[in-house]
Amino acid sequence: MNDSTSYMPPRVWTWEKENGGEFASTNKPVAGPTHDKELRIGKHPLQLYSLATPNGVKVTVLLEELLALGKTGAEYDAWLIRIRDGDQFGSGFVDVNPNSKIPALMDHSTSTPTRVFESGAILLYLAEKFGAFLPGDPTKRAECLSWLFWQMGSAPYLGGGFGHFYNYAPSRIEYAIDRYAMETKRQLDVLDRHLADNRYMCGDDYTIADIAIWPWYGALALGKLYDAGEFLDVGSYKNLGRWTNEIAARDAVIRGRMVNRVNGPLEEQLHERHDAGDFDTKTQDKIEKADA
Ligand SMILES: N[C@@H](CCC(=O)N[C@@H](CS)C(=O)NCC(=O)O)C(=O)O
Repeated sequence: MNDSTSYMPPRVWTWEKENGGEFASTNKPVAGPTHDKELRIGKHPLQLYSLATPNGVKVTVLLEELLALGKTGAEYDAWLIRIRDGDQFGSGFVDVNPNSKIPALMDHSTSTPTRVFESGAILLYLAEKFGAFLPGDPTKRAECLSWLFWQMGSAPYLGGGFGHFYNYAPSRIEYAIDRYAMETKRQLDVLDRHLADNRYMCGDDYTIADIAIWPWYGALALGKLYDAGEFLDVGSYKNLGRWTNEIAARDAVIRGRMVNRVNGPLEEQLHERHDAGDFDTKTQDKIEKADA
């Protein structure tokens, strides 16, 4: 072990300084808004305030899948929330999500607007609203919701645990990396074993469980998360790899990944989405070319 054991916690913890690491400037120990800022509202009933992190991508993939299915009521405006700039602490955003994290959704089609936060709750809300990607049969529905909630409970170990200590922490702590690498590999094995006997997470049908799990564990399997593909030997999870590639090839998934994306190739970045045509005309490569 090469980590320090010299730190003695004080009797009462106090927030005295930024603790280093990638998100030190936005992290703080209190909730609530830091500044007044209204959210913009576009022309569609569904207003999404988000960013293309794995939690954000879940929602844009589902919305694009619903539209691909012909559910025209799922047309949406996607507004960019830059979490590194602290947009999640603006008063308007906090009104939609008191937890100050993307994604957050407002549905203006209800008699009084409905706010939904937490990506799992948003997936369930939309699947129920549009009657799609959630089995009706009670046993299948229970299986689907079990995997949906498995994702919500498991990914913090992957992101907040493994990803944080492997990729973002100001120093490499062997104990923390060991602990969360072990748990992440256990989770990968859970998925791999299940996908040996199932085409999708809940059997033959593609559901919100796949849509929740893919942006995290599919990205990890593709080696796109935390640059950890080799470290975690992700190629050895063959069934997970098969499922990952099948979902990655879906048109709605390709589109959903682009919405509110501010990193990667410019042609894959659609900062805001207000219309289906935006994918053809408003990606960053085209915007920057037009501005040049
Ligand atoms: N459990 C939440 C987690 C959301 C979350 O952690 N969002 C991150 C980006 S992936 C965020 O907004 N972070 C900003 C912050 O922590 O200030 C969900 O699934 O919606």
